[in-house]
Amino acid sequence: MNLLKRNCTLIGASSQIGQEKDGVEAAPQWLRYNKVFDHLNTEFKSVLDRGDFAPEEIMHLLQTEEELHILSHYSQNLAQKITNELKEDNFVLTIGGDHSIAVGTLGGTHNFDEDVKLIWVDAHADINTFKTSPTGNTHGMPLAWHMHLMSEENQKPFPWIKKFKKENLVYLGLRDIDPGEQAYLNNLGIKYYTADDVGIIGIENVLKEIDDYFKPNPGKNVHISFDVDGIDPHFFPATGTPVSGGLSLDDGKKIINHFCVNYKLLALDLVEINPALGDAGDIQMTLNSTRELIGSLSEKSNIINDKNIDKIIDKNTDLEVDSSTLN
Ligand SMILES: [Mn+2]
Repeated sequence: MNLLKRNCTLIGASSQIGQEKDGVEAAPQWLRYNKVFDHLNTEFKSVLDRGDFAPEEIMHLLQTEEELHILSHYSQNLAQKITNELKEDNFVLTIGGDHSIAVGTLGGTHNFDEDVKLIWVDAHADINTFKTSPTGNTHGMPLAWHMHLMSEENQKPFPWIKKFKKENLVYLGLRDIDPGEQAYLNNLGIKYYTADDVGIIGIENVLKEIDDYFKPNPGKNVHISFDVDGIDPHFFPATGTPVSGGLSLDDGKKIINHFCVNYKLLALDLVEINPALGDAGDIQMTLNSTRELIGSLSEKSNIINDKNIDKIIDKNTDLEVDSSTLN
């Protein structure tokens, strides 16, 4: 709410340390080059581009090359940057990078408001521990650290992470949940909607249910951590771990727009865009879809319907031209 009174801070979290495919760290620069962020100038007071922040920048501060220490220090730094922006009342758009950057982004919003609501859009639940993960890739684990589910040994390098309340999290778009993750979701009673659930119930009804679940009041803070693989790979083919049967692009836009209009959106992460994957058509489709998602960062509600109205107006204009030609 009141986006026009707030600045939009843009941070490129150009990290690939949570998974093995090169290219995901280049997404922020690629999107800047393709002018995907330009429209934000009309939605916010101004756009403050803080540039890219890569894990390499903190390596020299460390005595060790141990992976979890690198992840922890990088994330703590990213969290601090985000908290500082939020204290200035700036909205923070963080472009990944892989989803391990959410160790830091959620740290940043959670430090600012310990009751922040979290919407996690993803095909995957990203709540694996090293014990339950089939791959050992940390981009599938950020929520396990934030929920304090890791073993003592693996939680220990992250002493700065405060435990996130499970009732403040809602997942959207899940469809590839590992067995260990399913057990956590069931045992903790975390609210989630699979992509099929959203298809059956409809995104508008799902968003209404989430409103009831969060019992919103003005000023309620929300963080959306948006993995583009939550959306169907038809729209986002250039991503590292695509899963068929995802949310529609319109669903994704409605999710972002809903929290822009009805809540105070503190932060949006857009992660797992990998411009090095797929053919030219895949990359163009991914670029277009990213532009659409960022375009839904707007205080205008019903962005989808607005577009339909535009189409109707265009048609009418065409008709007028046609009739004048007849005359
Ligand atoms: Mn993810």
